[in-house]
Amino acid sequence: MTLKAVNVPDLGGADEVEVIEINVAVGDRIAIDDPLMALESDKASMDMPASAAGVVKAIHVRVGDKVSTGVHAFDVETEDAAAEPASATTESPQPSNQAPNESSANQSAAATPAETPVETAPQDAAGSQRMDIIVPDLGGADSVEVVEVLIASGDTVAEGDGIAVLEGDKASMDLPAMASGVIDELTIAVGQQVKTGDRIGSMTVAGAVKAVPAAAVTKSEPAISGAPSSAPAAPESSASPAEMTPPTAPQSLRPDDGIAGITRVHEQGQKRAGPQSQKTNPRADIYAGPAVRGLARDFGVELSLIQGSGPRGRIVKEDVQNFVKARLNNTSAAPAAGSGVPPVPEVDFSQFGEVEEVALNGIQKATVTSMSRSWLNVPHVTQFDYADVTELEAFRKTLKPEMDARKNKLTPLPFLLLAVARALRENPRFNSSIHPDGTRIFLKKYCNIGIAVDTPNGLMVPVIRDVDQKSVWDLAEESRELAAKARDRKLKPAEMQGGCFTISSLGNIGGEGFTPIVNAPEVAILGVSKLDVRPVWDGSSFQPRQTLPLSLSYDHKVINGADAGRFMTYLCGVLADIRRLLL
Ligand code: CAO
Repeated sequence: MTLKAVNVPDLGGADEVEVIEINVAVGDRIAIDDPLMALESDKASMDMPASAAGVVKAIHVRVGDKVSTGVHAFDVETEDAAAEPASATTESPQPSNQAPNESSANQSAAATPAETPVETAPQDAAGSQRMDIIVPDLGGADSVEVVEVLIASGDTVAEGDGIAVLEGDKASMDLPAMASGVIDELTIAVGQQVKTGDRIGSMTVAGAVKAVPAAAVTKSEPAISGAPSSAPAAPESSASPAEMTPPTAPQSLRPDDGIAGITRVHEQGQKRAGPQSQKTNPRADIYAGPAVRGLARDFGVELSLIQGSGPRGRIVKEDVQNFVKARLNNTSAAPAAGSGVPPVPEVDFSQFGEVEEVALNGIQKATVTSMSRSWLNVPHVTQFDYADVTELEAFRKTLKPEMDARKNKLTPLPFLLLAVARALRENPRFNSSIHPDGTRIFLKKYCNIGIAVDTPNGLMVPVIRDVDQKSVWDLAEESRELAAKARDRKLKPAEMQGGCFTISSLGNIGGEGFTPIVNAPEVAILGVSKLDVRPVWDGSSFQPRQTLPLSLSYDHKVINGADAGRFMTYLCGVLADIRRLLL
């Protein structure tokens, strides 16, 4: 075991850079090249990779610190000192006698796009000119991956607009357009490896343009490889400034700004306009280091949706993690961004009078989510009717002695459960769910019915299984037990899952009708209101009949009005004459 000091490597001329993110904690096991911290100069941000593998024992810098070349930043306990590369023990900020810039300049001189063709065709009559789009000097990296393609053929771009994002082992970089014009073709795809000098497309540059010499590309591009020996790039003298169409974005980091062992990931202070076509560049102004970009890609998260909390809006690891957590919990009442539903504006109610703020509990928050989801996803229609339950009520009364003997009370609910089970059997589309992609429905061969229960903590919906196979006595007992469990918060998750249909009964509370919200992915719900004596026309006179108001809400994607009419008519028929349950 050896304790090694890991120092800030050569900053290639920059006096001081700011620590804007620390990616490791004491005790973390790290591998060589793992990003230890993110540093930022006035022109660029970059990850500082680990030069030693082992366990982080101490961190000597904090976010906000200004550090310069050679500052002792971390102590890493390594297991085998001999196995570490020479640069691992960074006692000296300059690992070799040769300054990294010189070394890189030499190397780049041999492999720069100065020798890389940036083909330009002669100008046409209108002064337009075809220009090949060439991968610039990658500063020694063999090949890098295309991780994003930002534009398409036909897009109009301004000089400096991002064409693609390239990523090496340690850094990502934008490949900017070297001139303004129209993209004729792009021959790259995400995941493809490219290397210095590759032709990846062509563009037509509007108007008379000066030649865009290879050196212009070479000079302005940052290196993408992280090794000190491969820092950028061609010496300025290799370019012919007088001939250049100056590339906008890349100039923010010149070879002299090169940071050995670290590479630029994003220009600062230069707002990158998107291509001038209708398409917007979703990555405009995204500000994040390679490690964070990698994390976002692992999670499949679009960085443009994340608000950065780091300095100057930089997206840090925690922002990505918090974003993913929030999406997983999905506790927000607000619809997802981009759903097109304008949010209800937040109002400061205290300006109108006294207000008490009450936090919602978990059940209430879950209701917020599920109701919003159902309301936004299900095109609701509600059908109303009255069931004549005069005979049913008379029968129920005759059972009073038996209820007492069994210590089991029969309310209208268990009869409704059984009648609904029979109606579901007769109308199978009501016992279905639709696939989210809208291409198919699933017809369920089982019959589980949820009952909405009003509890002090909020609305809960326990599910009674196999309703069609149970007696009215069983259903009465089970619904009472489940309702009691719901009120005591003793329901298990499994007891609230697997429902096919829901009954929401407000009969014991009052009201003549309401429009219940479908409990998606179910496709229908029955609202039950207060049973009362109402005048019913029998063909020659009004008769006082016990009637039960019913409201059937359904998902019009799956169920048509005629289906609902049949369901309701059947249900009312069974409730009017429960002998039909035998049929
Ligand atoms: N019309 C008139 N009276 C009714 C009735 C109706 N439709 N339904 C039930 N009643 C009567 C019962 O017969 C009982 O009367 P007695 O005490 O005289 O015997 C009384 O109302 C109380 O019944 P209950 O509530 O104990 O039992 P239930 O089987 O009818 O209902 C349950 C059980 C769990 C559904 C109910 O207690 C409940 O929580 N309802 C609220 C559901 C809800 O909140 N829905 C809205 C969801 S969307 O916001």
